[in-house]
Amino acid sequence: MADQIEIKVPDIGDFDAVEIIEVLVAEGDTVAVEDGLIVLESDKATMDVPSTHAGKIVSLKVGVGDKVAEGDVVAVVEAEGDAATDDSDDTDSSDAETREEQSAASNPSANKSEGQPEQSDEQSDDDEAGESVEVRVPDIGDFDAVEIIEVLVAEGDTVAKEDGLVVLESDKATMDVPSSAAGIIESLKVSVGDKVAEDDLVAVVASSGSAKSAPKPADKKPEDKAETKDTKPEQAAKPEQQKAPKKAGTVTGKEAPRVPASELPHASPSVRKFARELGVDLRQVNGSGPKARIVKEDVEAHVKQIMQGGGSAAAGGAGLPEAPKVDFAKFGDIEEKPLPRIRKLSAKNLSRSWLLVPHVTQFDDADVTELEAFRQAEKDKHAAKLTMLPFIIKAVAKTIDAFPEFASSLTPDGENLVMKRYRHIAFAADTPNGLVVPVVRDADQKGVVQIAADCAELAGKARDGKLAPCDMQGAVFTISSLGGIGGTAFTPIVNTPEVAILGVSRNQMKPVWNGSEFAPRNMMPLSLSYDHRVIDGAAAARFIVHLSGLLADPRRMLL
Ligand code: CAO
Repeated sequence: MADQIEIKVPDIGDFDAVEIIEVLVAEGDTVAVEDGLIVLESDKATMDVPSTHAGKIVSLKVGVGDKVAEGDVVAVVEAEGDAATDDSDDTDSSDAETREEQSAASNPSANKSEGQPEQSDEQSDDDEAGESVEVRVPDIGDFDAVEIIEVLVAEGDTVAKEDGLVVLESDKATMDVPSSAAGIIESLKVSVGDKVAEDDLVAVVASSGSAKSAPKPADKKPEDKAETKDTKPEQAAKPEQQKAPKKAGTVTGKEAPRVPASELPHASPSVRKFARELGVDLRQVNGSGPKARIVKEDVEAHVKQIMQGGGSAAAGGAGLPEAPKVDFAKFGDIEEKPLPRIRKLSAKNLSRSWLLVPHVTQFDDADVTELEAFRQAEKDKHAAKLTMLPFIIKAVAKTIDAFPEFASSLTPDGENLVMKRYRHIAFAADTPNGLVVPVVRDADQKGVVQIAADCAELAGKARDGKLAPCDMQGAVFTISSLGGIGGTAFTPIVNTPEVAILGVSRNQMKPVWNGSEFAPRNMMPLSLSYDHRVIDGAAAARFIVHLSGLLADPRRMLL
């Protein structure tokens, strides 16, 4: 029977409880030696944990968000023959003590790192303003001769303690070397392309006094490890913890999106942290550094572009290619007119919805023959003009009662639906300054005549540019009627954060088969666009059929 090998987190230097940010494999996957299994990220380093054996992943012990330390089991691999390249004792041992000793013996830094906190505190007491503090490469785990890929400071720069000075990159990890003291960079000892190892001098900082300098390996005493365990027992990994890392979230490795290591964005930990703070997905950012690495300026430029463009395609937001600037004057006479404020605002909202919402549009023709006859008979009897719109608003409010998810909104994290129990319905109004969307409040509680009066008042205010912000807020659903103008159908854009919008086109007399003959019927074309993240196609079809039914039989609508 093939050996089952536990793949464990190797010596990762001065880190414990490091978060898993990516799981690159799933149970059942076949991996080769050195294939990355997971990606760890601390505030200073990002690193792959590679498989030490080739074979099939029979069990994955971790998920995205878990925190792990050296020796924690990542996965169990059913090894192929004797494909293992590592000393299996080193990786397969379930005896934590044995493993720790081996690790400590083969890599003295393992001892040293555990002793570091005490040493560092002692040292800080000695630091004084103006003192020169040497910043050296700390324990970087199982790496030596690691290349400097970025120098983040220059001589004369002022740095705070923990500010990154240089970025190192091996084939498995990217890590910042932070300053161990606050102060001014007196001299910089390395440059891009240099290869460094633990304890190499990176820079000398003229300390401003509050510094804590990192200890040198030579300063460390052999008993440091024991002392650390005595004084900080919670830092010493327990065997149970090594076997089952603490779950930090509910997402498991199997559920988490799997991103091949080769597709992970190339960026230093500090840039990743910066991006995370701003909510930037690094996969959307173009890297301008060497080998297309993303640097801080790239993240800033990305955010700036989105803020300025509002996500509009014209400005190249959301990672879209920028629209080229064309000199139209080359082809003839032109005049450039500023866009009215309303048009600019609606452009931004429409672009956002177009880019973020997966739209589908469902069509139907409602037979409004009876409704139109009723409307014609009634239209001059009331103060407000009785057009089709108030009937449609009433019918939509009633249909939403039957399909309440059409009055919902997705929470920004995409985890929940906010179900709204009120039935404020908006309608798009065409004005000389652009499109506005006033809202009829509580349409379910009003009669059609009252809704007609509300529509007339709101449409008047819209034309005169007198709509107050509260007249345009709180809708659960929008209707866009172009029936007064013409056209057979169109696909309206969902007015986010609403999840659906109804487009109405011009009624047409059509021959409709009634079972025995074609009869002339007045048909109103309806287009229901919806957010497919929230509404299923079947629900949309049921909604539009229900709505058409109400419009076909005004008595049902008025009940
Ligand atoms: N089929 C046939 N005739 C229709 C109709 C339809 N589906 N819908 C309206 N009409 C008729 C009306 O009954 C009215 O005719 P009568 O004067 O003979 O009664 C005429 O068209 C004009 O109606 P209206 O436009 O004055 O009133 P309304 O209630 O239908 O619409 C409003 C009000 C504010 C929605 C409308 O004026 C408007 O601005 N529509 C444009 C909306 C828009 O731009 N949508 C696109 C948004 S996305 O870019």
